[in-house]
Amino acid sequence: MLTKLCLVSLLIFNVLTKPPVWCKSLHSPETSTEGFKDLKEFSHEFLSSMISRVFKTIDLKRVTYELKERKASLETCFACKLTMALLQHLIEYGKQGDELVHLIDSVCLKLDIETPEVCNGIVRVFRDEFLAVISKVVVNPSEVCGIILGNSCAPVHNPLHNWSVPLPNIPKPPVAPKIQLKSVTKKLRVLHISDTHIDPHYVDNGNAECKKPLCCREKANVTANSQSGYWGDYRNCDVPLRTFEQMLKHITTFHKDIDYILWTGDIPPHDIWKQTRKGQLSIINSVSTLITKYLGAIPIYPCLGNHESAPVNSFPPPFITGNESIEWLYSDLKHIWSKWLPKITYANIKKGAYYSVKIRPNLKLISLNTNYCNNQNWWLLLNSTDPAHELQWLVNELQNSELLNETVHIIGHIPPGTSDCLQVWSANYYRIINRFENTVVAQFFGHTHNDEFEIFYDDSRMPDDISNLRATNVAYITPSVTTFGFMNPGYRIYTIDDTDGSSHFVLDHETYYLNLTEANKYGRKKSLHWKFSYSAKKSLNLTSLAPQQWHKLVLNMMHDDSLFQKFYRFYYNRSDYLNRKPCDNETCKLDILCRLVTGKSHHFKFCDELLKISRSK
Ligand SMILES: *[C@@H]1O[C@H](CO)[C@@H](O)[C@H](O)[C@H]1NC(C)=O
Ligand SMILES: *[C@@H]1O[C@H](CO)[C@@H](O)[C@H](O)[C@H]1NC(C)=O
Ligand SMILES: *[C@@H]1O[C@H](CO)[C@@H](O)[C@H](O)[C@H]1NC(C)=O
Ligand SMILES: *[C@@H]1O[C@H](CO)[C@@H](O)[C@H](O)[C@H]1NC(C)=O
Ligand SMILES: *[C@@H]1O[C@H](CO)[C@@H](O)[C@H](O)[C@H]1NC(C)=O
Ligand SMILES: *[C@@H]1O[C@H](CO)[C@@H](O)[C@H](O)[C@H]1NC(C)=O
Ligand SMILES: *[C@@H]1O[C@H](CO)[C@@H](O)[C@H](O)[C@H]1NC(C)=O
Ligand SMILES: *[C@@H]1O[C@H](CO)[C@@H](O)[C@H](O)[C@H]1NC(C)=O
Ligand SMILES: *[C@H]1O[C@H](CO)[C@@H](O)[C@H](O)[C@H]1NC(C)=O
Ligand SMILES: [Zn+2]
Ligand SMILES: [Zn+2]
Repeated sequence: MLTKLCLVSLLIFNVLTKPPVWCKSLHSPETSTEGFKDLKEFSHEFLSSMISRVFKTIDLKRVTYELKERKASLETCFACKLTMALLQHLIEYGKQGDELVHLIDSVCLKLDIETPEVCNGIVRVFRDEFLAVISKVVVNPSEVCGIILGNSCAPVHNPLHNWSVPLPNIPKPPVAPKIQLKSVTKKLRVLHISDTHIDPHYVDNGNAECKKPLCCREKANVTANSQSGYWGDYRNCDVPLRTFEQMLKHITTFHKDIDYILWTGDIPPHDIWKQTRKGQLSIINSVSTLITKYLGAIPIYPCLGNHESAPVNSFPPPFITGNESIEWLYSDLKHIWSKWLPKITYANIKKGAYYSVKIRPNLKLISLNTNYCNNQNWWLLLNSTDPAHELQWLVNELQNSELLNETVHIIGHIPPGTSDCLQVWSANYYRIINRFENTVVAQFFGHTHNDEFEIFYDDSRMPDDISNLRATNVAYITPSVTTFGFMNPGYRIYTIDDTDGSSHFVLDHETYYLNLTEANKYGRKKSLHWKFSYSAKKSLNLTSLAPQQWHKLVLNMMHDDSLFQKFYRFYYNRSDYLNRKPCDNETCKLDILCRLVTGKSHHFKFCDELLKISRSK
């Protein structure tokens, strides 16, 4: 049995550089791999238990954790290569379609990755996309992992995944100052809402410790400790509609000075194993209607999250046509967004769900569809080259603005520096932002659910001392409305310079939150109290919100632990969960600070500099 297992494993591993150690000892000349060309001869039962055994040698819990925390270690990289190699061999040796899907389902169950309901659901929901992509993909298994997890996992040579968007021939103008030089006479107040993830099936007193990716939806097996609260729960739950509605009510009552709203996506809940196109459209529609009901008099600028599609993360680029295409979503989006946007945006929304709109005499807002950089959007494995020509369009938009002396704000869902964003897309984006650093004066994202930011640097040369690094830009990441990820629900208001002829710099931001523990103590008996949490300038002791100040903050946090602890509380939106998960060691601290200096995904140069400081302390 073990020899047979070893042989099949060798088949799998021969695409990898190193066969497993435990197999080497069994490998003798007479056990050549010939004669095993046809995997059809193995029963389903044998294959699924064989695969399960191979995967049991890997610490799957750790791999899942690392994938979530975006730290792709050697083990995660190995697990990826193993999976991809295995898939390729199964297909080469005759397994396909339903047989393959059935096998994946069995392995999911055998390894106890999810509950049977979730395993079956995931297989059902992802089946068509999975089979469509796998039948067309041309890169080899190792390269697939390089694309998904970055070049440090495997080099990617394929030109479909190693591309560069050309910049115009116009030379970069001299770097302009990044703080307002004139006194501020007019200001804009800009509300930013992100990651609402409303769960229409939320039940209070439901089970918040179920074994599924999303809980608080049923009462089965609930205990006193696992009961969900009336307004939400820190555990694996999204928020009920009433919590969001209370937030909107609070905003209309207490913030009467909002000029416009940025809404950066992720509307549906995390029940990814049972989502349908129809269900997604329905929740997108109902949440949009609710926002319009309360805030409809104020201009709203939306962008697309990775959760809006069905299955989640599935955003086929325009080269996928017909029923598999994303038309079902984009045409509906055009319909919903048209309430807030001018006609001139419709063509690009239908094409790629991105647009630009002039919002002040001297200010343009660009809304990006970052699902074209999403590393879990499997369609990109077919061809990740500037999908829907979005970045080329961005370059043209920025060049036009530069020539017109216009400034630009960019909104998007997935922050460009997280490892969820494909390395090649992220590197192109970074280069574009640095070329147009005078024009792009602010960037706003969501997706991580945390309160954080990502700094862009002039990486053309590395100074001797990290404090002399020149920060060119900063991407703000606004905390989520949902509690998912141990957050208190939150929203943010940015104050922006609107003085005539100004550069529309961000002057400050204020974050508001709901103390969930307190809210649930009173339940339905008391209406919700959203509180002011902090203002960036005052609480973080910044002289301005210029990119260089954010860089200074990171360096200060390296040395000043009480400043860091304050930031860490904000990072989790002051959630009481922190009492259970303190960040009181250097590893944890560096992990957080590294996120802040990484505006380009899988690029650890600046993080390594922090590491050096830490070691020399
Ligand atoms: C990607 O393309 C560039 C330019 O064509 C080339 O220099 C580089 O070596 C390529 N990268 C890989 C990993 O093949
Ligand atoms: C409740 O617990 C029992 C025993 O652990 C388990 O068999 C059952 O599947 C659980 N039900 C749900 C809905 O989780
Ligand atoms: C198109 O695809 C969707 C989702 O995969 C499916 O529900 C629907 O039946 C398909 N329609 C046609 C006409 O194939
Ligand atoms: C890959 O996509 C790009 C951009 O959409 C396109 O120009 C190119 O022709 C595609 N390559 C192939 C081989 O399909
Ligand atoms: C933009 O500003 C530059 C320098 O201030 C000036 O020379 C140029 O005429 C301006 N262009 C437009 C279109 O206003
Ligand atoms: C939230 O409320 C709980 C219970 O009233 C309290 O213990 C906790 O300190 C509060 N958290 C914050 C950040 O105010
Ligand atoms: C705030 O920063 C200034 C320098 O920018 C420093 O002198 C001061 O001590 C800081 N205050 C606090 C409370 O950290
Ligand atoms: C550091 O802190 C984190 C977060 O609390 C914890 O998960 C981790 O185990 C700690 N590491 C060490 C080496 O103590
Ligand atoms: C979420 O809740 C906190 C609680 O203080 C609130 O102050 C804050 O503005 C929101 N965001 C963060 C990161 O704290
Ligand atoms: Zn989200
Ligand atoms: Zn997201």
